[in-house]
Amino acid sequence: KQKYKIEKKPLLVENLLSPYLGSDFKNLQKQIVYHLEHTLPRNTKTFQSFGTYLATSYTIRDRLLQLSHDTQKYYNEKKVKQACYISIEYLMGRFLRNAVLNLNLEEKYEQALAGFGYALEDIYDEEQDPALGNGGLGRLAACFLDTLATHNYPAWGYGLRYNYGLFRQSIGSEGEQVEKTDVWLQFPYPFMVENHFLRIPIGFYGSIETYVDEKTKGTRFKWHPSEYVIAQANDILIPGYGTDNTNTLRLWSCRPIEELDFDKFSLGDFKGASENRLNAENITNVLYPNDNEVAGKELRFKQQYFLVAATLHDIIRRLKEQKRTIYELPDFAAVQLNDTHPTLAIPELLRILLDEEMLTWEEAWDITQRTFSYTNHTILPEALERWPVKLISHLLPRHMQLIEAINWKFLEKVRKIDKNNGELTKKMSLIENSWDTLVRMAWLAIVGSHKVNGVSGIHTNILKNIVFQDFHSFYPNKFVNVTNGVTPRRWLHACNPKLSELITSTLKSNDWIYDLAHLSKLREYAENEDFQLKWAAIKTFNKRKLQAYVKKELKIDIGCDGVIYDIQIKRIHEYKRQLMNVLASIHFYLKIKKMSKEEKTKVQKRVSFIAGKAAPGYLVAKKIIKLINRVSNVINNDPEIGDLFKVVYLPNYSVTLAELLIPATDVSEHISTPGCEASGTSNMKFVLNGGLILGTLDGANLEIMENSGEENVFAFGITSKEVPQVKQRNIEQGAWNLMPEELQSILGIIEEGKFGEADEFRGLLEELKGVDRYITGHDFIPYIKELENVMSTYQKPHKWWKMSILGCAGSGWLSSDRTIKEYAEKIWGIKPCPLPKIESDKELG
Ligand code: T68
Repeated sequence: KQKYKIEKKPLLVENLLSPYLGSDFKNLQKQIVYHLEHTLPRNTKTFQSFGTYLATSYTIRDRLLQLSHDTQKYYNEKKVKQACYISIEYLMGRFLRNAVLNLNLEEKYEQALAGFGYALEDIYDEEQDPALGNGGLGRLAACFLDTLATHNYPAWGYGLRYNYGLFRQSIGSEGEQVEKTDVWLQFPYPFMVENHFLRIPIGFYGSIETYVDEKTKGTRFKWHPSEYVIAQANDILIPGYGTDNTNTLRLWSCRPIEELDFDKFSLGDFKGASENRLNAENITNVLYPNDNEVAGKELRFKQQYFLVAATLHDIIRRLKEQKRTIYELPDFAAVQLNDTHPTLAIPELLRILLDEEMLTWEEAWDITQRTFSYTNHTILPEALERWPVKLISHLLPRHMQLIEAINWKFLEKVRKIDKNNGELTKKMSLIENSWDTLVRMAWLAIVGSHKVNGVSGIHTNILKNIVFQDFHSFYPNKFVNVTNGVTPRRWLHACNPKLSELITSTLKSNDWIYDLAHLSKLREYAENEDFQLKWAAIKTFNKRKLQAYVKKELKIDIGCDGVIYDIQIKRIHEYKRQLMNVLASIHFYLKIKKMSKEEKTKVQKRVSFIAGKAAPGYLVAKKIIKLINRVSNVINNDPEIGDLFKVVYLPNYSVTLAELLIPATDVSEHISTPGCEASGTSNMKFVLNGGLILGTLDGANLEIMENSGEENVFAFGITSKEVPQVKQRNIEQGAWNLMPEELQSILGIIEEGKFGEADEFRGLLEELKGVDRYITGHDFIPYIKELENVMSTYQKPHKWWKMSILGCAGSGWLSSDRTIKEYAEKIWGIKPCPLPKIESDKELG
């Protein structure tokens, strides 16, 4: 018999929700032990550091879950407009330190863990780095998430939860790149919460039904997919610095509709029985390892559609949960397309509005354009996505039909201004007829968005005046610039705690952590000897950490005091010119070898570090890695060189490695061919950490010069406008004939087999001698001269540290907080919505 009366009007669960978890250290210890015993579950006698890391992380997750529930509830009550950032990549880096710092709990956790015999710092090191991105584009998305939460913007990130992230790189015995699968989900990832209640069916293939709408008598269409998979949500909660607002990064993973075909299983066809599951899981299995290049694979296309279909479904579901109509979508969400990878969101939304919501074309198109905006990250032709019409028609027949309709209506308008018998219409058509019939995804993204932005001043100008020139004339108000930025929380406060403390104590406030413009007040200390000494001592401290890492991991002895740490870290790409860097290393090596003993005593010591991955299919980039390692091997083992010069290739570049390298850098290299690097973001991180820049007049280097002062940057080379002439001359006269003798002889030495078999690097050298697309020959001498300038400036410490401090003082503008404010105001129309402060009794718990 029921002993207790079942309430007719049950208590609202939310009134009973547990108050905030206590945060005194004893309370934290209880929470950690609870998770150790119940979540892992482990016996507390086998308390080990990995288990401790997991248990500690679960306590953070609990706290963030509560905060995120409150945040969502509050946003829903206020009905605020939110930003939805769709990106096929997120390079988040380690989570625990960032969360502990943002929640301002470092001291309490340190105390709690010390009681268990652990240093918090070591527990941080147990975490592996989720690598769900390739490079700058994915890391930018991660910086944006940190800023959005910190500044209380209602925002969501949407992406994919790949089973395998970017491959792990090691270097083989021949100096070559070796790739291994990144099995990051082998152990639990404690910051991700699987949301089993959110399962969204996603269709593929099938046919289109045409019918007459009874009401309007107009023709309507309906897509009947022939295959379905399920998108399942996995949420990562994003804490802001010094705020309770906690946003969500929702990553979709793909599940089959039916886990196992029981009929096949019963007939003994075990492989066939699992086919469904394997095919579905394939969609979110692997991150494509290309940056600035398209793979053009059908599976990649499926990933893209899967991402946007699940995301739009979720956004519209959340809109309707607020009892709002579909007409309100553009006031509910601003959807940002991070490059063209999520462009299929445009025909997908149109399909939903037309075929499911039964809107008219005019209504649907208006809502679509007002909802989307698009960021371009590259102008390299090989990176501009174009998908075969045939492939789209097969996988998504209704979407192809809609793309054709968009194109038709758009070209109707273009034709009216096309005075050159169809030339313009052909250039602007969303569909290109070349070796195949292809859809130009960037064109589609421009037409379907209300704003398009580049990521630095020079990049946006190139978009407006060259790459998208016709579109800029057609839509003069559509193109805007939003220069990239980086989060000062991770890229200074967390990765360089000593510098963070010095800045806080000097400025007598830590306001700079969320308003980086305050750094400008450091200007007055730039020439202060005492301050310079402290500043320099921190650099040395950070260099020692790197020196120890190189010794431990690579067994290479490098110096520290009086040695310049010169670093180039980024994806390996011809346009980024790591090849020019290593050729310069050969130059300096040969130069030192020719020196007398006396001359050698005057040499400025230097270590040249290079790190970065090459896409596995990008053979030229892989050759460059091999050459660097071969050269490094020769130089580092030459007794005539000793500690005067070393070349160190650091394998498996990652966010975590960057956090070690950037604070330890004296000078970093950003030496792309002008016009090729859209922005670059590591350049910003180096400046923030007092590193100087050796760079070309490209991307954000130019804006760093504007903000930190030209005299505080080692710049060399020509402007992007001059590049085409140099290229033309190379083509007409042959690059070899225009190449400086120094470089010719270096190539000769490589060809003689000084760094391995003579044939090995033939391909690389032939390109330099023939066309030299990235004008290495042209820039080689100015580059070397500027490197010499770097080395002689280093010998004038007062000048050097002044440049370093002024660089940092001018970097306030490089914060992603500034970037996001611009997106919010110029593009999204969203405003911060801070949660009201929690009453103190909640805090007690
Ligand atoms: C980078 N792009 C730009 N692409 O190269 C860099 N590509 O200049 C810029 O600072 C950064 O974006 C942020 O705006 C990339 O990182 C990719 O990683 C990528 C990924 C997939 C396909 C193509």
